[in-house]
Amino acid sequence: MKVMCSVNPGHCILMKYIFLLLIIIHLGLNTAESVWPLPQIFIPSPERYQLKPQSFSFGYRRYLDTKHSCSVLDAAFKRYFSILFPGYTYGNDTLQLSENEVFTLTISLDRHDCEGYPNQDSSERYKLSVSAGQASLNAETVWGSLRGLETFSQLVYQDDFGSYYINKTEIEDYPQFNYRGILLDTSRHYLPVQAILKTLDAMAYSKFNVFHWHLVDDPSFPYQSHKFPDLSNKGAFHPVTHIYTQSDVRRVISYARMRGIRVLPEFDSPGHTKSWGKGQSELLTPCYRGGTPSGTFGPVNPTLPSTYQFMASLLKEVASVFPDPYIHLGGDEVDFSCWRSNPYIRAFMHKMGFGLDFSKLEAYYIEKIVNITSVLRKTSIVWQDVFDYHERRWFLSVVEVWKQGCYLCEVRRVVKAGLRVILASPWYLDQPGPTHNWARYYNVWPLAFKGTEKQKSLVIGGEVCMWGEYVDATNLSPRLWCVRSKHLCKNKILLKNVLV
Ligand code: CP6
Repeated sequence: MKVMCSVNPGHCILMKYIFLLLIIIHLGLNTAESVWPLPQIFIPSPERYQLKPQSFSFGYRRYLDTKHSCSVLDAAFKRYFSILFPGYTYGNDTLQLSENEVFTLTISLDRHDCEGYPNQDSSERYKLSVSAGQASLNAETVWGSLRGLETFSQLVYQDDFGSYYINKTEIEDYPQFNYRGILLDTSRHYLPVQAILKTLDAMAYSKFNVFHWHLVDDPSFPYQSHKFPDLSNKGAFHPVTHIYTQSDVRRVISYARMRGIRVLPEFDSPGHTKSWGKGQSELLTPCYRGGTPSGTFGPVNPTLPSTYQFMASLLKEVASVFPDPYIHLGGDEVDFSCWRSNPYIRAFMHKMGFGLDFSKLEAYYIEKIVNITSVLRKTSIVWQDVFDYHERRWFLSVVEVWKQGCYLCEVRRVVKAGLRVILASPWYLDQPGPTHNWARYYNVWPLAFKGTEKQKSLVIGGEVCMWGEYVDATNLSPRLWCVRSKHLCKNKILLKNVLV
């Protein structure tokens, strides 16, 4: 610059402008890239303030008449303090300094709703304003304030000398969709509780809010039921080390709640239930070959009253263990060949007037299970197969679309029937192979179909299904958060130095 200026003063002014412009663009880009996903309204500024661990504090405006503290927020302050200032502990490393030295992030809530659980209708809206010496975070609910804290933590950065800074910023944010889920499959491979908790941490960093727990399936039944202990005693990969005890489950639910994440349990039936048969005799259909039982078993036997007594009892337990008002009932990929082979099942079909249409038998089963679930005051979610095969759809509530092909055509059919939809088809991260393309995942627009506003409002969100055939605790995190890819790959976990 100096050389240029001495040669040509006009050139010098021009260069100064270009230089300043570059700094502004650089700062702007830096801050814009730092928050992921990008807030709805985001106004960064080059003005910056230094933060010091010793003089940073969180506070919340309490209602004047309540002395309640908010346990969810108190725990979040501790977590985020260590995320903001790694190596420091909130409380231990804060000193009381004079007022012009402290930086306070003050939270205010419209509702003091710290006691309950987040749910499908919880507002996650927040407003964050950062200015000299202070920041204010306003939210309607405690769950919204958690999203705001996450955003705040992503705004803080260090310079080359290790000092912490945050720029003057105005943010208003709310999610486009209320249901932002991740499915973990703990049946194909057992996932240690620790791996689940780490996933919940990572979910909070990217503002996911539903942990869809595909607990059990054909290969293993790791859920330890207190009513039916034989299910995991005989159906888990190991009856002691590869199970989720009631206290494990409570730990997962409480850890998730602290992060504003719901836990949606799935007990998939009548298919995908081979492991159930080991601890619950007479539940599965005996398959026949040449007129005699072959010794193998198929889907749940929908013809026996004992099946429904068992399912009612199991679902009653599930309904009391998991606080979420929704239960996922599965209903996918039912193989009809075993039902077809069994003379008792065929006789039942005849008696019920189902002819040879085994999807009618599946409908009969699912309808009963959905009814059992609604008596328990829970809303059921099913995989799209249930919607596809059945004429009587009025008893359904939420359908999860998972098949490939024209999935938006399917979404359109479901909302036209007046049912709510969760879309999973475009985000199958579990499959190994070189086909992953993060840009493609990010560019999906679930509402890109012809429909009324009311129909579009029935699309409640999306879900990443991390099926477990090729996934265990050793590759879960890199596959979920950063698939081997030459392309852009946002990895919040790397950013937080937590999982690497
Ligand atoms: N397990 C269960 C699975 C799948 C489903 N249900 C599945 C299979 C193939 C694909 C995607 C998912 N592994 N229980 C279907 C919902 Cl491509």
